[in-house]
Amino acid sequence: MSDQPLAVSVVLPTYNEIANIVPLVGEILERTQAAGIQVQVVVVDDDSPDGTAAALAQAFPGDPRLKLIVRKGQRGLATALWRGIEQADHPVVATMDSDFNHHPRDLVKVLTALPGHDLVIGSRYVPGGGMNTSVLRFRCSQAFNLLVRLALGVKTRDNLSGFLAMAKTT
Ligand SMILES: Nc1nc2c(ncn2[C@@H]2O[C@H](COP(=O)(O)OP(=O)(O)O)[C@@H](O)[C@H]2O)c(=O)[nH]1
Ligand SMILES: [Mg+2]
Repeated sequence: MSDQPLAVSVVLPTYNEIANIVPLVGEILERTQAAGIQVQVVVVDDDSPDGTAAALAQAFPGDPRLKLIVRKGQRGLATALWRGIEQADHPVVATMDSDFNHHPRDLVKVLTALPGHDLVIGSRYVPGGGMNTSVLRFRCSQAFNLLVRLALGVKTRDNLSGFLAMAKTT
């Protein structure tokens, strides 16, 4: 195993997350630091009308671990994630939701599982996983994932998770 500390960029897409973004970034910074992980947080905000970006800039002024990108006149989760991955400076990139759907306490687990692999998926369908939703929605999502798994012939159980860690190769 390498003695080099793990260096990770965590990409957080945000739209109207003023209630979550400051505590979330604070907890990501604390938990990764406690685990000896070098971290950069890349927030891609689509000019949220609730002032998400301003709240973040005010809470962490000049913090070099934070890269805040505000997109004007553009919306969309997928393109926001892509922009964040492009702008990530560290060799490992993680993506997660910004509303505590994906919890920072699990981020360290996902990250420490990565060395030796290309991709780690934080799955909703493993012990300790789950969704904050009704049992019916959870079962429907599980069934859809099973179909995706069979159609693609892959072994991964959660093919629609946004909680990922991956090695950035380019
Ligand atoms: N930048 C950006 N982030 C978005 C957009 N839509 C959703 N998000 C963020 O993506 C994450 C997941 O969105 P959410 O609405 O909670 O999806 P759900 O949990 O699947 O219902 C959250 O962190 C949102 O703030 C968007 O258009 N642009
Ligand atoms: Mg959510």
